Amino acid sequence: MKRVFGCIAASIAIMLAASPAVTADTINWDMPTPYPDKTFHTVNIAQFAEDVEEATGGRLKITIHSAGSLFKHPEIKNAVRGGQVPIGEFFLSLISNENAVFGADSQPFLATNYEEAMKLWKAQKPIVTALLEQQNLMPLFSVPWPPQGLYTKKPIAYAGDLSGIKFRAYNATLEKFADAVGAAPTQVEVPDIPQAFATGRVEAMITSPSTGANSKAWDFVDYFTDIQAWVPKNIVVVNRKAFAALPDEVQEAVLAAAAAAEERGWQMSREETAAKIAILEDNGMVIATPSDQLMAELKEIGAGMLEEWKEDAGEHGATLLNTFAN
Ligand code: PCA
Repeated sequence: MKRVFGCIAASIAIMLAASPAVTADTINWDMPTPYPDKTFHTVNIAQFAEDVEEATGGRLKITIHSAGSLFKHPEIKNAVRGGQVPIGEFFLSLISNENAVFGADSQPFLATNYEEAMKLWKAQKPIVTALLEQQNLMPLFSVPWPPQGLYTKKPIAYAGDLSGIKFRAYNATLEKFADAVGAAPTQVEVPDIPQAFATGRVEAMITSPSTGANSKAWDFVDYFTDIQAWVPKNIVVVNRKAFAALPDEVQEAVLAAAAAAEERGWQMSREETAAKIAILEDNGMVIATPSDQLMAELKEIGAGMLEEWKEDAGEHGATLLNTFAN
């Protein structure tokens, strides 16, 4: 009997050693994210969580709740702010209604490639950090989507071809853009895209090759027009109180894993662009180079929107654009 107990005790000891997640001082963090598991952002976050767990010897375990399963996308920021969850991811420009600076990366044709997007993030980051601090939030890392392109059923030669089309939007800026070309925008979250097209709620969209390929866009549209209109970002934020409550060495491990995640994420994003356009093409979609006329018309709309944005964004916006331009 004694030997049996000894044996059980020994195996429990081994189990504890092998799975640090069950020790008493493990901190468990739930992390809501908006996009499905195979999205490169989610893959990058899974790696971040793994890095944190490993670097802390299992003291901090982050469980990811993807695709809006724990909190719906529009609720994630406030859930972290209110401390319902300590950490979360969201689409940064989704909160541009709070301050226009959050929406800088979704301004049409302001920053359209990775170099410009990085410059814009550098200009945006100190302001975003200060604004989020007022909400008890701290950015950990931010990663861009590939440049945004146009998905339609028919070829689009000029902006007028979009007139009257039911258009999927993902933030207020895209809604304005769609309005400006005479389309009819409707907000649809990524996990709901296939259904929205299947039921005819929407007929066209602007998004990345990633989201198009992951949504199997070829099932409902035939043309991808590579307008490379902007390079919007996701951001991962942490509740400042939850972060401050971590032991120093765990805080350091989180910050180091976050820096690595930002660098890796930008690289993953760059690699996604060509890879996912190839998948669209392999599945029968026409990859179209936009006509000069279409680009000129869309850029003109973008220029008008930037003027409005400058007014909304005030001094912060002026500082941002000034840093971005230099
Ligand atoms: N995918 C997300 C945001 C931008 C992107 O490329 C979406 O379509 O909602």
